[in-house]
Amino acid sequence: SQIERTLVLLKPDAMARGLAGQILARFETTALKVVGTKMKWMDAEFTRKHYADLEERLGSEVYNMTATFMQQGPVMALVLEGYDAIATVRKIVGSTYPDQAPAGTIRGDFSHMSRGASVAVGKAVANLVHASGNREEAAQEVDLWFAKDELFDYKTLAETYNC
Ligand code: YYY
Repeated sequence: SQIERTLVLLKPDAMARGLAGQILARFETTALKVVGTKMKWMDAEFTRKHYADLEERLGSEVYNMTATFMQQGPVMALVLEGYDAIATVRKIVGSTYPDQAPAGTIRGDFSHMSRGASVAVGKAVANLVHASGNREEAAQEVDLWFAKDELFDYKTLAETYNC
């Protein structure tokens, strides 16, 4: 177990639905510390950088749907820090498809109406949150989204009192 930083995006559907506070609360409850945050309206070029391997991994159809979806409105980017932050955040977020994400996860609880949205209907899965998949991705994504002076070191009460 080791302290890591990971990138989270509250996608345009999360912002449009006013879920930022509730989603952020779940991360805070799980002892993840916000060390950076900003809003951004992604453009085509930045989306390409963020999802650099998605087209290769899942094909151009999925890439194009996802890119269109991500540019529908602004996103809130977060860098979260904590013990095993990368895996912990993925666990709290739940699996890619909302109908496969267990109740209690962000996607499982809040994105049921996206159940039918898939390649079949030509739309990206509106699954509310992006979270870095592994250590390499986390390092790349934090670096892409945040300058060094936009990330902050401070102690939470839990760290101060070891509780
Ligand atoms: O890491 P995660 O977001 O859970 O899934 P990825 O496989 O990286 O896919 C990124 C993004 O693409 C996913 O969150 C929704 C969209 N997507 C889709 O709309 N339909 C698919 N069949 C696969 C992915």
